[in-house]
Amino acid sequence: MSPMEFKPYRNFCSEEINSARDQGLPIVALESTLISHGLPYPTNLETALAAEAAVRAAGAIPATIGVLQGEPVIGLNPKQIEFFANSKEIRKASSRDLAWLRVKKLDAATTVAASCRIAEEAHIQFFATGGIGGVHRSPAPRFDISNDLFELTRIRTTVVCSGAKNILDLPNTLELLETFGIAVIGYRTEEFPAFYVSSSGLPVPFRLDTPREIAELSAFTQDSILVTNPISRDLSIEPDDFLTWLNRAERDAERLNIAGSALTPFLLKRIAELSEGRTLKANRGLIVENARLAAEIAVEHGKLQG
Ligand code: PSU
Ligand code: MN
Repeated sequence: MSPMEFKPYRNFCSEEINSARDQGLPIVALESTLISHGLPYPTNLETALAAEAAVRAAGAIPATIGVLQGEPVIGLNPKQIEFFANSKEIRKASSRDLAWLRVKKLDAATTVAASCRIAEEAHIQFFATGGIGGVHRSPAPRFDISNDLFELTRIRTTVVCSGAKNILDLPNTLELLETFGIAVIGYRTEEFPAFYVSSSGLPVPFRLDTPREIAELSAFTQDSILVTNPISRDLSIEPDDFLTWLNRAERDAERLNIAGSALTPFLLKRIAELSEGRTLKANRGLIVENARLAAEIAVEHGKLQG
């Protein structure tokens, strides 16, 4: 095959994922940026494996996604996941980076946007993460809106998350989701979850209480939907504590002039330090819970298809 040919995404799926696709089994895609840039080693490895285990326990097949030597891998094996968890200096790739990475044959962890794009090419419709990117708060060093929001308008994926990361401007993130026509579903809640904090006080447009209803909704639309699942009460961080840490982390980011794709990883890391690990525990917990819910929805969706 000529190296310039557009390789069908099937070639990038692991054997397990290709055989699951052939059998029509429910599959849940997971991303690798949270492994390489969202959590420190070894919590990141343990979290990634626990998320996969939660998907399996709910009756679906996990497909963790990343880029190795320029090629997307859909269904990383545990050794490859360990590489993403352990390697320093690995790139963080958004959707626009994917072709460039192919040209340069480089490794990269993929964000929600890039992972969903790859999953969509492989016809995987269900996806889980911790919190999607959104509109950054000002004064971030500069105007910054995550590619995650825009990418959702180009594909058709059901993304399960705990809202947007509360390092962000949540009211404006919700406004932009409305502008982009993305239905935001509160899972068993009427309020938009705020990542480490179970609620933001902001209303979500739609509430659904069962994986079955969410599966029906995703069967009834041609658009991406954002399913927001609040962190469990016992792991939720007090909003006042969180704001104190966030304000300090933002001041540090400004002082160090950290911007662009480095901003989200920097803030998460700094807040983990300031909270003495409490936000790490929360982040791990919500990622696993979201993986489980995405699997439950994928299983119900499979039943609807007959
Ligand atoms: N969820 C987490 N931790 C993370 C992320 C999500 O619990 O680190 C990552 C996702 O990969 C998401 C990215 O796409 O943060 C957003 O980065 P940015 O704001 O630069 O678009
Ligand atoms: Mn950004």
